[in-house]
Amino acid sequence: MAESSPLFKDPIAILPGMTLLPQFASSALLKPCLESVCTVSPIRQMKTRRGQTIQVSMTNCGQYGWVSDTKGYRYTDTDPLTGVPWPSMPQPLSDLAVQAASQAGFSDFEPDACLINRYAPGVQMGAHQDRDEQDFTQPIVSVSLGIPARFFVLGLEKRGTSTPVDLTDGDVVVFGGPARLYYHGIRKLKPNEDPIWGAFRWNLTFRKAM
Ligand code: MD3
Ligand code: FE
Repeated sequence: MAESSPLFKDPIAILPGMTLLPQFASSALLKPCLESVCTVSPIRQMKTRRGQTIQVSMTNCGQYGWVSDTKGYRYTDTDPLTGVPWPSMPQPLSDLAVQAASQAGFSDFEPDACLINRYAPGVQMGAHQDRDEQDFTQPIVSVSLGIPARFFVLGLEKRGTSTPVDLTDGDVVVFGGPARLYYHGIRKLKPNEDPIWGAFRWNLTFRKAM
């Protein structure tokens, strides 16, 4: 006899410090939040220090936002596109991030930044570390929405054997402890269609920047 669908799925330990919470987030709940953020601070392509266009489109909400331009990578308190503060973090978003961190054993997470990434078909994110934040004892909470993607995580070295993780709509991953500074990225997005998000994948990463 087949088992009935559980109300809550169990957390999955991928690596020490890396916990997958399958289907922890609801696209239907989060979509209006993202729309309100993008009305104030539109999704846009940023440039690198060398003047290359970053393939992933981005915006932010919260007290601080991550930016890249010819001056490099950093957090700012105003959106360089509009000249005004980043939109505040909608309560359902911060609640979700705090609850996810708590489920993964980080009981005092206080996110002050949420980077919003949008992937079109064919777009990837190369291996990198997230090290522009002040306190690496604070985790990063990642929320995947829309079409599925293959995430990969290495270790403290940029090269070597990677661990693949397929992330689908609603999946939340908490990265802390030894995994906080691991290299990671996203493989080239395969074309697909999501009933809510269309051709795109969205990813939210909640951070304590300052
Ligand atoms: C592992 N985003 O925005 S989220 C990023 O799906 C980023 O858009 C990817 O990497 C995305 O920086 C992957 C998963 C993630 C986020 C932060 C991490 C994995 C991490 C920080 C440390 C280790
Ligand atoms: Fe990252």
